[in-house]
Amino acid sequence: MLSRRMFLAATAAALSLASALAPAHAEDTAAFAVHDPYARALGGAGSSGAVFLHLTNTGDHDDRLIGARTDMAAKAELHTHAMTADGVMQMREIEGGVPIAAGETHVFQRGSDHIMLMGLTRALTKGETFSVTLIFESGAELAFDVAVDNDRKPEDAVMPMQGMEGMEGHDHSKMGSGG
Ligand SMILES: [Cu+2]
Repeated sequence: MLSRRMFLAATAAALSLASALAPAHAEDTAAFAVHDPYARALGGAGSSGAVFLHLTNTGDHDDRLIGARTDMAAKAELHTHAMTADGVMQMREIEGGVPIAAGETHVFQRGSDHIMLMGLTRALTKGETFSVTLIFESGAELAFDVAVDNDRKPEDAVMPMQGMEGMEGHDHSKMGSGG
């Protein structure tokens, strides 16, 4: 009798779980979460800006960020920084988009990947917010509000290259005696 009750309870739990999950699969919204988004503008109208964020795939399917759009710029592109043969860091468009596996977080940050805003429709002043829509390979889209913070320091930035910049950031304890 006890085991039968347990079986029924387990069955009921499974059924309620299944019904709870069903609507999520039917929706066409992206199963992604945005954390700590902010934007910087490099000048006034017509100039460029960039959006930074942490993007987490909260769903159970791998997906790929393939683009973005906003009313605040003529064009939005997925960009990254890469070292040229001459040793100069340059921005370039990310070809093929950014794959983000289920459960994974991709960080768009200073000196690394970012959403480039080209041809700002007007100057972006600190404190104002505007909407950005992310476009995924699955066809899903995700709109979020991003706040302008031109003064934000890149203290969290992790350079994509190994080397001195990265070492400095993690070795404060030895800086005092080194001269
Ligand atoms: Cu860029």
